[in-house]
Amino acid sequence: MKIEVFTLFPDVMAPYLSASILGKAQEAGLVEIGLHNIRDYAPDRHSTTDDEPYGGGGGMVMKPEPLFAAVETVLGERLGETRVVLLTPQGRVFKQAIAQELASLRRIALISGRYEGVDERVREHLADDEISIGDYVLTGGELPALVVIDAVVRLLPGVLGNEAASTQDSHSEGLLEGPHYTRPAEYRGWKVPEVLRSGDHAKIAAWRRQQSVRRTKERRPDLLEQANLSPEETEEQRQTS
Ligand code: JEK
Repeated sequence: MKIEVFTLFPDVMAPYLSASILGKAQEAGLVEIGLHNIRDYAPDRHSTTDDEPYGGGGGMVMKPEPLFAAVETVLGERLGETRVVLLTPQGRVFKQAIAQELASLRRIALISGRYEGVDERVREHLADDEISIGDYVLTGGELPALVVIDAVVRLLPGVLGNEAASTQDSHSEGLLEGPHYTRPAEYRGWKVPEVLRSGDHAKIAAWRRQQSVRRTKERRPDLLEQANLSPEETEEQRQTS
């Protein structure tokens, strides 16, 4: 997969992208991530990327010319084969299903804005898709782009050591995960649940599933509507409410 990122702060994004699993995925050739400074494509002598909003009001707006020039120059004839995603508070809210959708594509481009956002013509005539990572206000699209890249790249075949790990994620199942424990078996008097030390794998799987369903019911009842519960689970979930 190829990911092209357009930002005014490539230096802020680079260290995160070269660290850990994302760095290894690139070294292994499983994904190529290109970082492009929008400022390099500003046509004027001062490399201006923002300007005052028409109609007045506070703040500044990102000019369309540097953005179109950056995306069109870098993508060239591949523009038509690339999903161009604008990160914006007005986008569809990012979910695991969207990460899966993007992970299935050969090429994506991510546009990270700053200031009060981008000129509307960028949305209308350059972006194919608009994504928000959640209902809170950030100072720009860089963290959202990193969030999207992280969620997408770990889904690519070969990126996680365990090929199956990503499909077993609780979020793909539509449930929250239950508790995890590691050694020691007792810490400050707090014991690891006996069932996990029993060695009975069927019993452990059933316990974990039950913990997942209970925790989801308690913390994210909205998720439970979408989840695939067995009739027995639906019944116990109803009884304990
Ligand atoms: C991209 C610039 C900063 C800050 C105005 C908008 C309602 C008015 C833009 N989930 C997400 N949160 N924030 C972003 C995001 C923020 C960005 C840009 C993404 C480019 N900014 C900014 C304030 C406003 N307010 C909300 C009240 C606009 C994002 C994503 N993805």
